[in-house]
Amino acid sequence: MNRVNHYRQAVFLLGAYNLQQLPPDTGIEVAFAGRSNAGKSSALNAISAIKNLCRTSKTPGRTQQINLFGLDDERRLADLPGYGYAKVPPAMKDHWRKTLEQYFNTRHCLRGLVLMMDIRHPLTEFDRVMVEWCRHQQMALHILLTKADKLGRGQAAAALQQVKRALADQPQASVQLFSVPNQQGVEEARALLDQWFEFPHSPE
Ligand SMILES: Nc1nc2c(ncn2[C@@H]2O[C@H](COP(=O)(O)OP(=O)(O)OP(=O)(O)O)[C@@H](O)[C@H]2O)c(=O)[nH]1
Ligand SMILES: [Mg+2]
Repeated sequence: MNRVNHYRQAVFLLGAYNLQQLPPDTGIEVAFAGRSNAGKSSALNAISAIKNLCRTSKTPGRTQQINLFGLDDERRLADLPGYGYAKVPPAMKDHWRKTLEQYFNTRHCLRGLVLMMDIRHPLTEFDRVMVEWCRHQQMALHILLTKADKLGRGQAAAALQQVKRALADQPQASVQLFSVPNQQGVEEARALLDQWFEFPHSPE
């Protein structure tokens, strides 16, 4: 399977600190969320195949704004600030808790949520809040179990099954393995995003 990579068109639009700074609520937006250090920025770089689209870091909590990337006039990716990082000052945490809650509850163009979880510790408390919110809103959800290269095949398969079971009551939710160094799951993630963004099928 050799598809067109629509995400190669991604260009950085802006970094928003509050919702007023976001572009108009039109078209289709897909948000990337997850615990700080889960590998959001790395996943976006791998999916776009643009090496430095997003900054990646060994220091968690680096992305403290909503970074918007445009694919075309009506399609955008949103890299959300990571949650659960202890060293972020309480006032900042509070700001993002409120802002992201408002984003999820009011952003009409939000088509789906890609939730990144480190495969070694999936379904943290915050992850479960996001999964539950998607169930409640019937929002499309796709989970990337990142850093799959850190586990053996058997353990990775077991983690995948565990998360699949947690999503059993959610027909609009799915999960897959993902690894940047192994390029595992990159095509699978693009194929899912293509559906959400309603890109026409065009096998090469
Ligand atoms: N082995 C391995 N390491 C990875 C993978 N994906 C990300 N990493 C590493 O994990 C660390 C965090 O990755 P980032 O992509 O910066 O994580 P993030 O979720 O964007 O983090 P914040 O923006 O700080 O919240 C970096 O050191 C990456 O190199 C992967 O698939 N395999
Ligand atoms: Mg990041």
